[in-house]
Amino acid sequence: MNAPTVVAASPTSERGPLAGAIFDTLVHRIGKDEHAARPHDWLAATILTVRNEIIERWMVSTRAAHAAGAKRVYYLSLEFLIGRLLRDTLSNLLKTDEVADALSELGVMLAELEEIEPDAALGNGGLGRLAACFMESMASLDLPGYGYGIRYVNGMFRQRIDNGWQMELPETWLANGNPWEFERRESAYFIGFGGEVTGNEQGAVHWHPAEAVEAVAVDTPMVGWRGRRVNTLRLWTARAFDPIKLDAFNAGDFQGALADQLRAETLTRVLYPNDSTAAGQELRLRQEYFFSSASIQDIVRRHVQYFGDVRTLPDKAAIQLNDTHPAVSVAELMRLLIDHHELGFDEAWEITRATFGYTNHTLLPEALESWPLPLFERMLPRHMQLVYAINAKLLREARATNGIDDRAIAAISLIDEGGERRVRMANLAFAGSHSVNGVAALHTDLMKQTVFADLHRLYPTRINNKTNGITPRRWLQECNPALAALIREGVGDRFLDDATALSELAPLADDAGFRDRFAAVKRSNKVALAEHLRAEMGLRLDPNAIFDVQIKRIHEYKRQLLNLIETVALYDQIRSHPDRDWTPRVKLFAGKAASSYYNAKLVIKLANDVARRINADPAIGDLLKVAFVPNYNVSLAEKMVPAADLSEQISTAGMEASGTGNMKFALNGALTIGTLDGANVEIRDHVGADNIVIFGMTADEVAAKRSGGYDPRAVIEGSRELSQAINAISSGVFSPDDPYRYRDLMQGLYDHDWFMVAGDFDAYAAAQRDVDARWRDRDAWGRSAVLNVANMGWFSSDRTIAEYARDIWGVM
Ligand code: GL9
Repeated sequence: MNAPTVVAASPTSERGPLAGAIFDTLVHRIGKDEHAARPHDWLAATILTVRNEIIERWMVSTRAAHAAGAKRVYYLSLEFLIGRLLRDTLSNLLKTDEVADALSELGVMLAELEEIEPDAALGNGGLGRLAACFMESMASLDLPGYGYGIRYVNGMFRQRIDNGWQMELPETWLANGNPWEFERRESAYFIGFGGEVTGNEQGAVHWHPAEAVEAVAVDTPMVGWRGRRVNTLRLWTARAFDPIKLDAFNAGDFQGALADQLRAETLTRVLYPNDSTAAGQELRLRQEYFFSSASIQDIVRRHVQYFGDVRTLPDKAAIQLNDTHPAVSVAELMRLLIDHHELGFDEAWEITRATFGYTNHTLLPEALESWPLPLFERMLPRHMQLVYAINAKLLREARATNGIDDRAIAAISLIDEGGERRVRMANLAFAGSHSVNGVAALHTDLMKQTVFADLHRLYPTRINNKTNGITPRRWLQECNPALAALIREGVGDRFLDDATALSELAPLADDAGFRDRFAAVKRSNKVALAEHLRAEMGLRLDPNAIFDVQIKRIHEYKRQLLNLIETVALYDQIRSHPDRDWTPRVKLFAGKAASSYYNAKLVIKLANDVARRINADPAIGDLLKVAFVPNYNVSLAEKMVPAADLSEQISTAGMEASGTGNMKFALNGALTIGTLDGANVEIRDHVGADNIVIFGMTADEVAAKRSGGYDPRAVIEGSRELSQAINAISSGVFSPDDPYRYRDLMQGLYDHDWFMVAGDFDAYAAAQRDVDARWRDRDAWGRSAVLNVANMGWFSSDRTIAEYARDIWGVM
């Protein structure tokens, strides 16, 4: 890592107050002078100085909510994919220039400090990033919102590409400490596991856990736009009550003496790197309960402290469950209300249901969490009793409802009785919430028709839609300052408060001068990305080519394979017809694969094999370049999104619940090539069908094909381009060192092709040639790009949060 360039620092006497404050922090908090300070010391001194500014506002926000007796929103999520915070915080405080100037007086470049801040990667992908956007929007809308999660010591793994293969390395985001956070030793809770439950004649129940850890709060301030409000992200860390057993230690048993502490630390050590798949491990259930219990205890404690009566909880607290990961919170709140606050079951159930809302983020069956009943009962015996009691009540209501037969009863039950008995967390979350929402219109419809069909019949008003959004501060203003400046020149800066004001740009789409400046911004972003990729991976990219980008988790349903096969087909075409007027393309891929997901890792290797061969082919030159960029994370997305011309959103229709990357690209002026899946449908409705390239089967067509005999072999054999590309990959053209590497992967397409890669191939290839044609009409392309930006304001997470606040939380 390069040290920030130290230009001659100005003498102390000429320093302004902010420079003085940063320098003072460096000396007195970090304990270094300007000669000894390393880049990270300057970063820490800067953050600590900025943090001082935030604390005042933070206290004001908290006091105001308290004084008003305001209802609070609690967002429970096992993932918060925050990324870096310095640029975001300074930008939201409108202090970027001031701090940059102060640092330059000290001979330090702000931009260089920003680049060495580690990403807080406490999430896997879209679900975790959504939680981070929601935190920013809640603060920006002046809502008293708390995020609750886990302070993982090792967040999302760091991806290294070794000879084309993904390697997972631990990410050490806390290696230099975390100057943003405050440990709150006084906010600590007892979290029990296992043991047994006893009852007395009066019906009072006692749970005697066999073991326990302490949950300690660590708070990070979340600053809203214009510093309007500062909310709290409270992450839990685990401690042993007895960190060292001295008698064991003195007897020479050093490991035994520290065993409890190690066991506690293990709880909050790692993020499960699963995307859209349930983790089966006991440790994962322990994490879920640990964080749910600590959060619910904290919420109830705060409520009783402020309002006195636990029965008014739903009037003063709305708890949102981000997926089923925190669903055990339903049983935990019941336990506290019944066992600690001595309410009756029915009253406790009313309160619980009125307090919780549940957001579903995926329909993939493999992602629906359920726990083996024996494991759940052993770890949480009291919660098991409560789940049975809730289930009895639920099934009584179901049996009293017309049209619910035994099959429907079995589907509604909290216990899956098919095979090994399991506790269904989605059903628990559904039953325990007054609102259950999907994350895009299509996804919400499919929830009603598929996984939740029977629960929906029982509670027909509970399911509602809240289409996802992204914060325009981070995903436009901060990641694309040149575009933000151009927009500001065109229509002022109201779009940062109300993103729908971007619509005022629409008339400028017909202004050739504006389009030119817009194109110049895009080009400068492409040059910057090309420069970054040259420095990082030695790539040489032509900024005049279409930058075609697919960056997201690697998953079969997202169909990176469709893109790669089409890339191979295009390569073939260019070689066969070098004389044609090809449109130069740069195909960029990035994303992580779950460590145990074999096919996803093989797709990464294929991307690298394809890239190596094509990039080295002199017959191709700059007409086609392919790259897999390692270690995709929020900070890399912030560099790639503004530089994209084409956004690949090509999941099998019906499988991507929403997507949020799709929104980021369109907001930054890329055109989308995509299926009618997730929020793509609504993006088309907003940007207009002429300004997006839609192809392929609809969700209904996919479902019909799957049930009505889909024959991929016939499809492949009927498409010359497709069969040639598959054969080339299958026969080792791209893997001469191991010709059979992709044989099974390709054979799978002939045999089952669950994700309909073959079924959509011809439509996708045709859509790509349509993209080429559009690109050649630069005016039309530029017009579409401007209209994308102009019409994406609705996808601001401010709009999403305002809908949650009004419809679910009752706080607006
Ligand atoms: C996801 C969906 O797959 C996305 O389509 C959706 O945009 C986000 C946010 O609602 O949620 N569900 C899910 O499990 N993941 C998503 O991205 N994956 C993870 O991030 C774990």
